[in-house]
Amino acid sequence: MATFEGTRTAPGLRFAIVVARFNDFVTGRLLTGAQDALAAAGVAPDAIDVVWVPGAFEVASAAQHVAATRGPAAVICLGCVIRGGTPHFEYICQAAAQGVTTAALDSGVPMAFGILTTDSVEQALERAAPGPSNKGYEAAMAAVEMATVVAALAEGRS
Ligand code: INI
Repeated sequence: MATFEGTRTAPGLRFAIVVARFNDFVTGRLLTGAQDALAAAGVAPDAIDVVWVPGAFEVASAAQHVAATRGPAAVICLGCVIRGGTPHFEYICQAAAQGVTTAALDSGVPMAFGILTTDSVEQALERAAPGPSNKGYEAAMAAVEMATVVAALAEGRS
């Protein structure tokens, strides 16, 4: 039996973070959380590309482009959609989630979903507070684990 598992450190691997500018008072905090997680995982700052896009709807498209052009081991997708902030909340959330899923499967590059979909500003700020429960931090740690488990599979290293 072979068992494959990722790790919580990824020195030497490159990562990309795609972050939506819409609700940047929240997404800026998710970005800080993601950068903190990558630093904790031993990823060098110059091994991280940060790509800003207008809103959550555009995240998947940019994630697919950055995966194709910058050679990241994984992409961290960040955004914040607040119900009431948009009458088409469900459409944007659905497009973002489906888009990131498709981009990851089509590109073969793991993508972590750190796009908040909340009922209120308060809920969004709670999930973007500093520390390991920050959803940007969580998404970046998921990206590190996926990047390293994919590398282990590629190398047949269990
Ligand atoms: N984009 C978000 O990231 N969050 C939102 O809450 C939001 N609202 O409320 O509308 C939002 N809209 C913009 C959307 O993501 C696209 O940028 C826009 O539709 C242009 O394609």
